Amino acid sequence: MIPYRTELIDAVIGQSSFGIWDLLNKGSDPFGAPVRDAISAEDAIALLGKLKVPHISLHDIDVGLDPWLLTDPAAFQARVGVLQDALKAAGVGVWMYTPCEFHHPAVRAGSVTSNNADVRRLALRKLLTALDVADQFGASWVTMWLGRDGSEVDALIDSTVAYERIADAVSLACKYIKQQGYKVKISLEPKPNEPRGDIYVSTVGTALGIIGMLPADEQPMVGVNPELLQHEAMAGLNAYHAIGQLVAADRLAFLHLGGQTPLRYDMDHPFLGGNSDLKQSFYIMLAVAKHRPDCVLEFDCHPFRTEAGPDAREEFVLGNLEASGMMLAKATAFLAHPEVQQVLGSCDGRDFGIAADPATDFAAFIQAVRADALDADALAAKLNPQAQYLDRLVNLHLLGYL
Ligand code: GLT
Ligand code: MN
Repeated sequence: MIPYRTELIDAVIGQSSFGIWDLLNKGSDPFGAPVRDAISAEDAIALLGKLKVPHISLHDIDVGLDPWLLTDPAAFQARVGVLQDALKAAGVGVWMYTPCEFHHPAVRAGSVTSNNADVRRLALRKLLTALDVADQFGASWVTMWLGRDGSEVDALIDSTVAYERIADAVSLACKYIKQQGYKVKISLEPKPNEPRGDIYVSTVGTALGIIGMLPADEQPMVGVNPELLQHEAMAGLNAYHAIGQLVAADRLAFLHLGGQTPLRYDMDHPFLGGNSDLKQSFYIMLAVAKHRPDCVLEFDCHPFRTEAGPDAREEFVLGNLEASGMMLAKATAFLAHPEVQQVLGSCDGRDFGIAADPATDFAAFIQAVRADALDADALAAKLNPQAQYLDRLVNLHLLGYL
């Protein structure tokens, strides 16, 4: 085993989580066979326990709890018990639980957005079961990744109705959580495409728009977990803006992290892996360091297919922790650097540079906005945003010269 930097790992491990599917992944792709041996869900849980990772996230289909496959209630409950024992023995908690609404042929034309009410009901039932199971595991979130809800042929599903159906499903899940007295919250995970040609819940902004369609009392029960770099970078979008929008809207649930070459298929490389954009990855950690230092960093990716050895999974876990610890340390040091602080100074203000407060005296505020002789040309002449200087500081810092 390569010796990993424990001080970097220690910096993030307490707030880390891994999807169990990362570890179960055997490295097959649409063109090639598996390269890694299969391991059981219990083995994956034990591995994270051994490495002292505090959280894991579970997919119903990966852990033998798919209610469409395991229909006997007693057998289902017995399986929950087996997993609870494995989690307890490993000292690992469930961070997020998620129903697979995208694998079975029944949902091939959509789950909750299907034109067929029976399919919609089947999907809703699976979501409700996931909420029950999540409660038993003490999970904080149930993620709705509606990967099969999208289109190739747009004549099939009215897109207005599609978004109404999604909002209805989320709203019903919230009502069920309230009725049952559960603590779990719902998280929407956007992705622009793959496996569908176009997926309805495509971007962070789209997910926020869906939350905005919910009754006001249900909106605080729903967050968003962006997958960065992968899902936003697949559409060429800016990961830092994605986090910023979610923090500003107070809807950031947690992060899914991994590596990605922009505008490609969903690569799910390890964090910083392959041709991932280092600066975008730095900016993700900058947002975390500055705004959500306690944010759970959940790695949703898998080892490269080149890695087939016995240590591949362990090294994958340690590598992600080391890489994110390294970037978080870089971001934290950047924010604390005197030169950076001097340039940024009071850059984060929100007011308009006048004393009048619009919340207490709106008329006085408007009067003050209109009062002085602001001149656009004069302002333009003296404006010095220092973007180029800051970019240089970022580059010097990232490459170890600052
Ligand atoms: C699937 C997807 C991920 C989601 C998982 C949880 S399912 O593995 O690729 O991005 O986070 O729903
Ligand atoms: Mn994900």
